[in-house]
Amino acid sequence: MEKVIMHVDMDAFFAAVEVHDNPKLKGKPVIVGGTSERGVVSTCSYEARKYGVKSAMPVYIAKSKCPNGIFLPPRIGRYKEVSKEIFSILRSVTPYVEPLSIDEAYLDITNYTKNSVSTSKFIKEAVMKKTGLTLSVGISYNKFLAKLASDWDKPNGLTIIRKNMMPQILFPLPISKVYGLGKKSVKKLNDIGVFSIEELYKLPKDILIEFFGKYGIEVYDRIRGIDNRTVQILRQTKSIGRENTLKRDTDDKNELKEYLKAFSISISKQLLNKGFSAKTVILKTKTSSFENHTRSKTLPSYIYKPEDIYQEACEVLMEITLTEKVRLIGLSVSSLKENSLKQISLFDS
Ligand code: TTP
Ligand code: MG
Repeated sequence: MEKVIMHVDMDAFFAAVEVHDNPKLKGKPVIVGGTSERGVVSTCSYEARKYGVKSAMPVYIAKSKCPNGIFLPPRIGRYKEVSKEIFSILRSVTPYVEPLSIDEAYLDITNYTKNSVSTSKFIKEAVMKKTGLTLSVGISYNKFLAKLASDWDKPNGLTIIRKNMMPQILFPLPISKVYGLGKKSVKKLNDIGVFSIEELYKLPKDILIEFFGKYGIEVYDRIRGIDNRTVQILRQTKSIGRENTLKRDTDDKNELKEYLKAFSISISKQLLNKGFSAKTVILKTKTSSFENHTRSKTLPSYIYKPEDIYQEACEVLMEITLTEKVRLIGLSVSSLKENSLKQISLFDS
């Protein structure tokens, strides 16, 4: 049977919460982000987007684009509180809710409602009543298309992609809309003259496999409306990490190690809380010119202790040649496994 998948995404989430909590901000360009000159924009209201302000943009650039913007520091605790209220409304519709982030979820409503449009309206109204916020809904027969649909008509959108609209409805879209095609992949395709999904559609499977390996098959299938991923109620934690923008840019590895030490302690604590060990250590750096680099190392055995994480992180750091100063450093661990009962009791003692 054809599934009915819904993707729900709050509009300008952090900024919308700020406006709701302080109605004087309504209609103004509100920008939430690190407020120091070195911070980046988390998000901004749709009014601020008109000036070209975007998530992840350095705050100083946002200030130059939108000098009248109202810049606010994030209040993560408050956003989490609102997120909880939204998710409890979603779970009142169906137990098949997969959280993707603080403001976004997939719902499998196949067996829970006959009319997906009225369900969307119910969710929109309930969320508005409880939190005062708007959201956008996408509905389709698989996850990929539902997510594309929710982004179709933001803010406060409701878009349905039906089987008989495929694949033509996707043709005019830029290839960056294909989930998983990041900047580098998009550039690779642009370089051979592929910009729209229509052009991507014409590429033979072999070329996509040559370009992207196994993921090439997924791209080939998805733009043809094939995506068999199910809605996962218990979303697995895939990685645990921390990152920080440095107080000043540096290429002194000893200085960077101090950050890694603090991150290792925090990551180890989170691993213990969740009862996990990890096998892969990933070091991320962003350079002064905003280039991201990651380098990872997979270990022969699982680790969880702060000193082990720190040691491995330092080894990865020492392998890197810094050609430029670093402005942000991050450390994360992945390839997680649940600890056995024996290990858990060891931690307890
Ligand atoms: P998004 O859903 O990507 O963005 P949004 O809800 O602000 O706007 P849209 O209407 O386009 O959905 O992200 C949700 C929240 O996550 C966002 O409000 C702030 C946070 N966030 C960051 O902190 N940094 C980022 O780079 C992004 C993309 C989001
Ligand atoms: Mg959102």
